Amino acid sequence: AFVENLLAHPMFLNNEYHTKFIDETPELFHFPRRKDRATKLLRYIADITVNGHPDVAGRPKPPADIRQPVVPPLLTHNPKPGTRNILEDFGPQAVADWMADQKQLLITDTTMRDGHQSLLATRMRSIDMINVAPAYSANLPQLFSVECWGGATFDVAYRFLQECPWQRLRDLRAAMPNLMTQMLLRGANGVGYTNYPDNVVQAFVKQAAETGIDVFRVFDSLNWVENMRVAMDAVVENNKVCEGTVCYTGDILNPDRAKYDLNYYVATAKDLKAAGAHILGLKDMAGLLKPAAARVLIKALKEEVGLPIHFHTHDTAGIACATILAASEAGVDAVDCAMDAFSGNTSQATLGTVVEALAHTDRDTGLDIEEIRRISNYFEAVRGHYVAFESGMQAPASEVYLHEMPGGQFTNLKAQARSMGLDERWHEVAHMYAEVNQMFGDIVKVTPSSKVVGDMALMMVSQGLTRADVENPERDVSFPDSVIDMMRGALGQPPGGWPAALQKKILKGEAPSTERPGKNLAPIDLEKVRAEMKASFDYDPDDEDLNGYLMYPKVFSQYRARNEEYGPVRVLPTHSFFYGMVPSEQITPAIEKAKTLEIRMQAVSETNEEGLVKVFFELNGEPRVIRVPDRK
Ligand code: BTN
Ligand code: 3PY
Ligand code: ZN
Repeated sequence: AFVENLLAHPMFLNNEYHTKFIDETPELFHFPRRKDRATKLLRYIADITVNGHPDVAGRPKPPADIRQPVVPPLLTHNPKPGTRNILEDFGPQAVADWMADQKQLLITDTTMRDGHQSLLATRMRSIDMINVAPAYSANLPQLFSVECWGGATFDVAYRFLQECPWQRLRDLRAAMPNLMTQMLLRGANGVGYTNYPDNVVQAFVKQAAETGIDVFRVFDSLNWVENMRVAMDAVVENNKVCEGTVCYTGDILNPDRAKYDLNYYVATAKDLKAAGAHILGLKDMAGLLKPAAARVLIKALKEEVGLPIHFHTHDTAGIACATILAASEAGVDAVDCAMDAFSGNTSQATLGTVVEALAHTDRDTGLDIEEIRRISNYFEAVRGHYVAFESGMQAPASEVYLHEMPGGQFTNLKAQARSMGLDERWHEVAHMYAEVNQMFGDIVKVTPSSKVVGDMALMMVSQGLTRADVENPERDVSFPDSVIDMMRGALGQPPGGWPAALQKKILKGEAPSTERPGKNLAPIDLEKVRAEMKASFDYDPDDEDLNGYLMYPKVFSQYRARNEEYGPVRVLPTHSFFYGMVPSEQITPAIEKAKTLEIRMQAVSETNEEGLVKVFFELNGEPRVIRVPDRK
């Protein structure tokens, strides 16, 4: 059978399957069609029970008696109108105008996107979001928006969670009809790590708008506004809120970091306004903006740009609440916070704390603190199930002002360092990250430019190279592909260009491009791609699948293949998804809205001579036996 093929394939076992595996082994996709979703799910549970889930192997495990998350009661079944109603009735400019008129500090909840991206390597599953979404709608209708999509969540859903990100969005959208959903879009990089052809970006934005995104926070990893226009135009064209965003780096109050000074931010913000932004995003992805600087920056942006401002920061240094309060005093319109249980450290500021701090002031948020506590309690229980993905960061760290690593990258780079055997040398990696930034000319570091800096830093630490070694024209260095691509101009241009001598060494005489990368990428024939998908997967891909495939062809292909074998694993509770079941345990996943399966595990046999294990279930009262190979 197909999956046995895939899992036993030497390239899969060697972890090379994400390179050219899918392209070079098309026979893997000629598998028989199995219709019965329940049987597929039993096969998945049996496999995980016997062999474990690769993603949590060797990691801490939740205790057997872990509390299950309980959704708080809904205050009403008829939720109050919220910001989404303004958007639906009057359009995106009306949202911006409304925003500018408000006295209260508006709040975006980031728990379902940046919160878990920054604390749990993006591993929160859809079911844990969708279950609580009605409580947001009913109990917190005053929220400005719910950031629940984009950034790293898109590929992690396919790649590691074996679920469709579009379906997640559709379900969240339906559950919160009065609240604006928000996504993080990496401009020309879509939700990927490289520039895509313009028509791919346009198709993606159109689909995201159709499936359910209201607010698009659009940024560029080098703050190059030129490279954001295609995405911003597409948002405006689809009649959604365009949050044109400038990323914050350096320190405007530090004369030694004059490259990114107050004038730089004001000028970039004006460019974003001219490019069609309805609101201005200020994205402090590493949590570097200090309270005193926030006062100066917000005041200048408010006075000189004239757009409502939405501020995003991270609590890595433990200062996010202070910065938010300073920004609030300076007149910022909206800020990002995460539910208490998903806040702090590399995540956002603590939502309940900001609400409490502003209570009975002229910027009182109007949010119900009791309901915030209840939803946070729900997420506290959720988080316990993902202990395998905790980063181990025990305390805030001022070291972030040295390395300037984005909160959303921190846990990922740490995991990458661990996989290279560098976990003991984390602080060296952090130091090197700062060195590499200076060597690259002091750039904005945010996905994907942050990944390039991280790749280079890891390579230098693991090979014992110094900055002087790398810059020495006499010394041969083999640079990571991502670094070569960036120096070619594939991610666009940083202010002031790339350092010429280093660029020359890296490109070995090849001429770099200074043009917008999308300008030189031929448009993709979307219908041709759809036809290819139809041929290789033997089904009719809809526009969502097409757009998933365009972003991540290999990741999507593997998702499809596993989906064929294991069915809709998204419906399983999180503990069963990662750890399988134990004898006499029962679960009742809802395979559709009105169709629940009753799955009871009865026993697991010894491994027989052929290496097979029998797993005994009861499915809706009927006995079922599943045989799985023991691959341990
Ligand atoms: C993943 O690929 O990490 C998540 C999807 C689940 C794949 C299943 S888990 C059980 C079996 N063992 C594997 O190594 N992959 C499949
Ligand atoms: C992302 O692009 O995923 C980010 O979170 C950037 O901060
Ligand atoms: Zn962030």
